[in-house]
Amino acid sequence: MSSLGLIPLLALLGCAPTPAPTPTPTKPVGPLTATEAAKLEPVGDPVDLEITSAPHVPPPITRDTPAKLVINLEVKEVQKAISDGVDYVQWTFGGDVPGRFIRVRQGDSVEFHLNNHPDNKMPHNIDLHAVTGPGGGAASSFTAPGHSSQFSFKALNPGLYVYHCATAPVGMHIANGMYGLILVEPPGGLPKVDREYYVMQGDFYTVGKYREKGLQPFDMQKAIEENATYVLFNGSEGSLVGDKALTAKVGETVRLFVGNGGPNLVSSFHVIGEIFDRVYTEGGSNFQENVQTTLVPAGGSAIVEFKVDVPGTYILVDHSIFRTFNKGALGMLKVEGPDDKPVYSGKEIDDVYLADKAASTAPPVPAAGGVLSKDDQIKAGGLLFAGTCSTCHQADGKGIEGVFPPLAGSDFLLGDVERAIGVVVNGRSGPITVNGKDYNSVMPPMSNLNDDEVANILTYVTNSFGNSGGVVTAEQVKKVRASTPRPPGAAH
Ligand code: HEC
Ligand SMILES: [Cu+2]
Repeated sequence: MSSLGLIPLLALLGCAPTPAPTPTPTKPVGPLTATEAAKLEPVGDPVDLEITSAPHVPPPITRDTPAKLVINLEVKEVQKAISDGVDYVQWTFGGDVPGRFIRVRQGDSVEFHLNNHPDNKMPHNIDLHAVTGPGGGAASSFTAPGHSSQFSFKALNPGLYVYHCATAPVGMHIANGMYGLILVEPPGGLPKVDREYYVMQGDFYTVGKYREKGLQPFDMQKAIEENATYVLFNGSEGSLVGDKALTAKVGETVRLFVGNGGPNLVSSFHVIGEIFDRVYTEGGSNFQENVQTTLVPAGGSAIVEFKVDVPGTYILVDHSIFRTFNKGALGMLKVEGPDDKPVYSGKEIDDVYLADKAASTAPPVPAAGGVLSKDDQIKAGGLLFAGTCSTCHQADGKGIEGVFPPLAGSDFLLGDVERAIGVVVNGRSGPITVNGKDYNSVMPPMSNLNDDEVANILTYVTNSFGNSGGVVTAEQVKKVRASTPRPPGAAH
């Protein structure tokens, strides 16, 4: 596979195997090493980069020098139809799922602004797999609603990369649609084609069954079990069907930038009636030829290219085929033009297929009897707090004014511990006053935590940040859980 990929690359570089003297290229063409790219300096004034919503991609880059690019990406939490009559609150990079397509050149310097719309309820950040650095930018881009973060990076490696939100609970942010693609073109670009499109798969988990009408909440338990209710291309069923189908003309070459946001499922990406002439597997630099179905990992990508020879409707599917017919993973490419009977002569039937626990230290182990001492509960709770609660309430428990209420010195928390258990287990929304300040937002149920974990976290919280309290027991949590109804979508 790599040798196949190297032939055109060597040709591009002017390294033909003949001993004839090769002319010195006037501009760099073909991929550079990351070390070479790191040395490039931007030429010219900063440029505001155009980013596009799917299925569109920005035009190929014609610059032959690296540039400084400014990207503004706005996070919006929006209610959208994911199927006919089925609404869902999607968390988006730019207003749609998948997020805006970003196209840069290897060696470009990017100044990235992540803007979290003031109407949003959740904090968000961004991890771009194209970024070399801690968290792919996540560590520098944590942004509360109504705030904006800036960080900069240089695009060192060419390829097609996924970006996604990495704010806890990470799985939930991705499941709600927080992913997109960034293409880093090698100098000289990709080979010229006639059409380029952006298709990204994702799995969705709703409380109601497939196509059950109404506004559907996220179902944490189904997500944990990887039991997807919907598997969708470009964020909704029918996003690439009918007059929204992709189009091409006979004789043209089509390139699809294919991504998979997951959060859980890998895609067996296939186009019914076509053979991929080339697949840049996993979005990397080398291509494989003559491929029927390509595997696109969760958090991964592929670039597929094919020439369309005969007219008709070609169906984009996940060939894990129940997902296509029973979960929504179906798109269309409509090709117009004259028949080519020798290539395909049958009768053409259109529409035939329309039918965080990231604890870095091991938690304390209970002594005989299965019960932790208060100190050990605080220790275990502290580890969990760091991966679960601190995203919003902050590591120092002071919260963020107007957005996330404080746990440090909180009269609400310390006044009634059983009520606080209820908040953690079942979530809370609507107006609340903490230490005389008003808040009105949403805390999702932390229903992925078991009784012991909730007890430990609350023991930690009520004995940290200057708070002093007693012990919260798993028995107390169990009682609250049993006496309050499980909110829709909460884990069991
Ligand atoms: C995604 C953000 C988010 C996460 C994560 C989160 N909370 Fe909250 N929390 C909130 C918001 C927002 C409110 C206020 C809700 C409202 O407006 O009704 C709140 C309210 C509370 C309250 C009651 C008000 C107060 O300040 O005393 C407690 C107690 C609390 N959270 C504890 C926790 C604990 C413990 C965890 C971790 C297990 C946690 N929260 C995780 C956002 C979050
Ligand atoms: Cu997010």
